[in-house]
Amino acid sequence: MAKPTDAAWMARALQLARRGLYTTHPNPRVGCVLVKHHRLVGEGWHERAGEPHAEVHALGMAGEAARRATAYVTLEPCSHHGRTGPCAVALIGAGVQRVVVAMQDPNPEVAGRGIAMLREAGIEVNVGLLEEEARALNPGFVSRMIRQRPYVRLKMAMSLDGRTAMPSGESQWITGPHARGEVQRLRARSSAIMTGVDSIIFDNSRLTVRAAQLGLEQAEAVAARQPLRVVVDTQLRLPQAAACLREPGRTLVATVSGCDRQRRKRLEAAGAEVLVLPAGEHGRVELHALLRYLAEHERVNELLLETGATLAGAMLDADLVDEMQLFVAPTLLGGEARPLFALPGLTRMAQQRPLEILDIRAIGRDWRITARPERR
Ligand code: AOF
Ligand code: ZN
Repeated sequence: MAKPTDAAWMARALQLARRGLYTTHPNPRVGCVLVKHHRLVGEGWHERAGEPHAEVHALGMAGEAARRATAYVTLEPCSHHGRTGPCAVALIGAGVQRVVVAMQDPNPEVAGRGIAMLREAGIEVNVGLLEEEARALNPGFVSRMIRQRPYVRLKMAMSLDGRTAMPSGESQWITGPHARGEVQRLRARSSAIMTGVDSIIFDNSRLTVRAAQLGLEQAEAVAARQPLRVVVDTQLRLPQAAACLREPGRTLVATVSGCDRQRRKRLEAAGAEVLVLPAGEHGRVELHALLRYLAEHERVNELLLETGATLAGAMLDADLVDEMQLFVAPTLLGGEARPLFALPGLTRMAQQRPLEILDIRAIGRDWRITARPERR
């Protein structure tokens, strides 16, 4: 039988890293495999912030067998003393002979120092194997480290005739249970879920992860962490009785300076945290500032935007949407057109916003289109 290649071992490490998809926030998902004489002697993945890194688990499993082994890691081993000791030091101490790294750690505290430490200790280090796959696993972490803002994924549901709700605002449910399960998993992998206040006023959505609807083995453990809820609410119109304020987890209401003090007090009494930002154009919340805040202060990696046409349009207009997941249901709603995006500034064909479609697939009886806006 042919011996497994470097790429096959790295693929295994990526698979391990994926086990942390729902739990590592705010840390990246990382996997590690230790191989000696073409046989696996240790493996591990990072499960939760504050707990050991992937390499530490793999070294623990390998014990003495780590000596002269090759390590395959999906992210550069760390060089800093964080909540755990530096993984580069642990690999050197264990006597590992070669380290294959999928991608450099974009964290400025590491940023190549882990690789340099290994090389200085005489270890052969190869960087870049399956790098694209490794980056795709942590779009949020990479975005926060490099751009100081989260990776924004916009989710929308519409009928085949492009309606997102009835003229009354009624919209439950356009898509089927499979698509809604998929949305639950999108929420669960995100650090935060963002919406506009009108969406809450219309739907009274809770914006929570529900274990029963996740369809995952570790559903209870995953639902134990509720993503931060972020409500964009310039005039503080969020009702005190909003269902999301009574759910486990935090609700951050983003508003502008000069907001009504009484309303602010009432919302805080109802359990909301109010974030006051400088007003941008038209007196509305400045979205770039909000995203920067979320990255810096809340360490938001992936942000799921679940909202109506106004905020969706404003986010797109501000070039803050990285990915769209559009669920299309095989049904016709008719009625007055409510657009997916309010983009009032677009009047000529030359101004249209072209998308690049990355994937289309059936999810139960619905279709899911994954797309990304082409950069202007
Ligand atoms: C690794 N292996 O499995 C992970 C790494 O807060 P700490 O101490 O857990 O450190 C988190 C940082 O460590 C994180 O921002 C990233 O740079 C790196 N993550 N590094 O060698 C791992 N999860
Ligand atoms: Zn580490």
